[in-house]
Parts: sequence; C-alpha cells; structure tokens
Amino acid sequence: MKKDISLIGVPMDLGQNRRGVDMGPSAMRYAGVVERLEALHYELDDLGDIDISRPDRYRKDDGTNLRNLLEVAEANAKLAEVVDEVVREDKFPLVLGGDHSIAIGTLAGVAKHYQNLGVIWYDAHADLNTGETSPSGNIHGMPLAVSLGIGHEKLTGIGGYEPKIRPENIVIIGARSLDEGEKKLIREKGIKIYTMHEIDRLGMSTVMEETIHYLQKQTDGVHLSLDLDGLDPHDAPGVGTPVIGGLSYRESHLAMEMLAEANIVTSAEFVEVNPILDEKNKTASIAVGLMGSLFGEKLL
Ligand code: B3U
Ligand code: MN
Ligand code: MN
Repeated sequence: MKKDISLIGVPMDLGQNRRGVDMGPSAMRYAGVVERLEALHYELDDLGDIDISRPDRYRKDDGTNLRNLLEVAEANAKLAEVVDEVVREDKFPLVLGGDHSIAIGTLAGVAKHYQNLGVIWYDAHADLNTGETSPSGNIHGMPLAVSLGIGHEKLTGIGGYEPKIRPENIVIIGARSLDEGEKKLIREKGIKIYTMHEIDRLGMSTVMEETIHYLQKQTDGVHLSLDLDGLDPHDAPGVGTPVIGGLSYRESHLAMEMLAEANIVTSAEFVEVNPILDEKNKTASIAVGLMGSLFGEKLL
C-alpha cells in the first residue's frame, strides 16, 4: 500500500432520504481515523471536507425519479476533481462518506488513471439502479450503474468521460437486497457477485481468495467501496438502510486483512455511516477499525 494517504470527507446526505449520514466524516474522525493510520506509519494528509450545497427542500428533480440530482451531481463533480489530484500526486485517496452516491465522484476521479480499474463493492445492496428501475429515487442506490455509464447523463458524464469501469472488473460482496432491475443488469452484464448465500456456503476466506485472484488477473488497480450496511445491523447499526443477515464484524476484518496481505487496493471509500442512528459511535468505530485492517494493522 502507498505510504501517503490523503483523507477526504464528503458530508453529504442528498443521495437518500434519512438525514444524518452527512455527519459520517466527523464521526469517523472522532473515532480516530487519523491517529489509527498514523500509528501504522502512514503519512496522512487530511484534506478536510468537500463543500456541499444544500437545496432549500429535498425533492426529485423535474421530470426525473432522481432526488436532488443537481446537488448530488455538483458535489460529485467537486469530489472527482479532488480525488483526481490526489491520484495524480501518487497518493492513496481515502474517502469518508456521506451516502453511497459519492462513489460516483470517487470513481470519476480515480478511474481515468487506470486502464482496467477493479472495484470491490462491499454492500447489502448492488447500487445498480437507474431512475427507471429505482423504487426510491435515491441516487445512493445508483452509483455502480452510473459508473458503468448507465443512468442520467448529468451523473454518468461527471469527470468528462464514461464509462468509468467495466462490468467484468466488478466484484459485489455481501448483497442481500436486490431490486428486479438490478438482478437483470447483473445477469445481462455478467457481473461477479457473492450474495450472502455464496458467502455462507464458501466462507469469507474462499470468497476473498477468489475475489483477489479474479481481480489480480485482469486489473491494474482496485477501488474498495465499502458501504457499512454490508455488515449486519447488529454489528453496524448506524446506517440508513439496515438489512438483516449481513456480514459479521469478524468476516469483514478478515476481508480487509486479506486485501492488505494481497496489497491490491489502490483507493477506498467508507460510506453510509449515520451517527444519528448509531449506538455511541459504534459504526464509525467499526469503520475505522476496518480501515486499520485494510492498511495492515496486525493482531500480533
Ligand atoms: N435498492 C434500494 C435500496 C437501497 C440501495 N442502497 C441503499 N438502499 N442503501 C434503492 O433505493 O435503490
Ligand atoms: Mn451502497
Ligand atoms: Mn447499501
């Protein structure tokens, strides 16, 4: 892993409709992210937070099923520029959300620097909706589709190029709540996915071995997009859309440790931490612990 990390906060909750996830970056800073990574001898530069404009009212944009489209697009365009610069300086971008719509901006900033960027989507959801298939109109359920070039052009065009990623370079891990349109897209595009069913059958160790092998073969960088709702709500209660039957704390640490050992991750984001719904900052602390493992913290 690169020894220089740039930390970027994205205090945005406009991609969904439960307030509070905009406080995620503060909660993770409070939980000691900077100290945790510095203790591992990383040079960490905290770039602070992206400026987010607030609409006077949260609403779907005219004629679309996309909540706060213009503000979400604007925030992601700003994020993409900052992330682009970080990668250009050969530093590791570590992005703290914010709702998962921020992956649109992170990937727009990162992907142009790679021929074949791999993506690990650690999430209870696949986030493969479009305005047409989304049951909610929430853009946080769409960033993976947007990054494939599928969706509203105000989102797919961010960063001035599309698509950002290819379907064969994606691995989804932890899915257990998929909408019909998402299932169709997964089948059509042949996206590799480990739902909870496969994880239960194979075990996390095999799932990660296969994931690492698969991505190592064909990618020149890997972005980890970790939605805290991938974890079971018992372990990570502070998320907007908890889904029971998720990945455990232990499985998640194992996954991060195996990624650290394989040394394949070149950028990462931790999203959907909602301190208002949390229990004493438990979810933010777990997120920071997972970052520790991802960046090489060892038990012994
Ligand atoms: N698939 C649903 C629910 C959802 C997606 N991402 C989250 N929830 N966190 C949707 O609204 O697109
Ligand atoms: Mn998500
Ligand atoms: Mn999710």
